[in-house]
Amino acid sequence: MMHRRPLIGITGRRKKGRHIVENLEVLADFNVDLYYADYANGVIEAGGLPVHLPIDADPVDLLEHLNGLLLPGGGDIDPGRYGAEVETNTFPPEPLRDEQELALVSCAYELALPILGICRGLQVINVHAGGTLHQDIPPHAGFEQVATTELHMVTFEPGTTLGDIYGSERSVNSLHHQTVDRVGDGLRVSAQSPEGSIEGLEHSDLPIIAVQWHPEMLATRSVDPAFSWLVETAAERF
Ligand SMILES: [Mn+2]
Repeated sequence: MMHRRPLIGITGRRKKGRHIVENLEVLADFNVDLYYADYANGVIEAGGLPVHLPIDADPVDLLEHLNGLLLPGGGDIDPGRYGAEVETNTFPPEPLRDEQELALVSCAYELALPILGICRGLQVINVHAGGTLHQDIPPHAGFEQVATTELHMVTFEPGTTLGDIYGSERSVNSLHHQTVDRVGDGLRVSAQSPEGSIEGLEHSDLPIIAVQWHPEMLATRSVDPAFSWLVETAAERF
């Protein structure tokens, strides 16, 4: 029986006051950290307590107080992080966020804390492990459609954690224009789209899973097994 709710850290993005519609002009140059609420709601519905992580706080300090980590969607990781030149400028770079999230993953590895990566989060986990990305794959970038639109199927690899929790296949939304190219050290592919794009990764030894689609946006969020896996695995940390 769960006596306390596991604390799940969730990262955000750095903006300025001017990026908030109808904000006071006098606040235009102040920093604002933004967090899409659906990730936190997924954690709450699975029985966890979400904690939005300030981008300026020390990652090691933060993780020592947490039971798990959720890396959400967002813009592109600086290709320099995986030794490549910039080939696309779809999203503005987020160097502070790259720095924070890669440091959090390093710390979570050391503590063997559970991590759920979603979209950009999957890519951060792969790049942290020494993997690389394809920088622009338009068929997966359903940016002009309703975010819940299920664009393609994914097939899960039997015997993996994602296969165990999701079953053999499901249809998913697709709001990413980058995909995994070379898989990082210690990671294995656990879900793929029909044409062979990598849609799920997990670590072979550590409690780390990641999906390329957005379960937090789907109508099935409250029963999505990825959020349950994260909260239940984090609860084992007590
Ligand atoms: Mn996709």
